[in-house]
Amino acid sequence: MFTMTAEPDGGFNDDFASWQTPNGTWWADNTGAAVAGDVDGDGREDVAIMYNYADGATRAMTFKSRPDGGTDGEFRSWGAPPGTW
Ligand SMILES: [Ca+2]
Repeated sequence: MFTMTAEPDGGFNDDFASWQTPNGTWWADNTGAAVAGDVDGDGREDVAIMYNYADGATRAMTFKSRPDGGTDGEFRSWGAPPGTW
């Protein structure tokens, strides 16, 4: 995941890698659209993504934002066992 923090004039700073996984552990085709919102109420936008596993399980991943615009990684915020979602 790459982050571009905003400038007061509406522009963006250069992007930086705010999260990554080892090769072969995350598949874009299994990922739903990322949505932004302040899920923890700290005033900074966070990112949530739905992920579908090969066994049929589904999980929501929340990436809570840090003050520097990065993230400490995914928080598994919701899940459904195979065949239930
Ligand atoms: Ca937040």
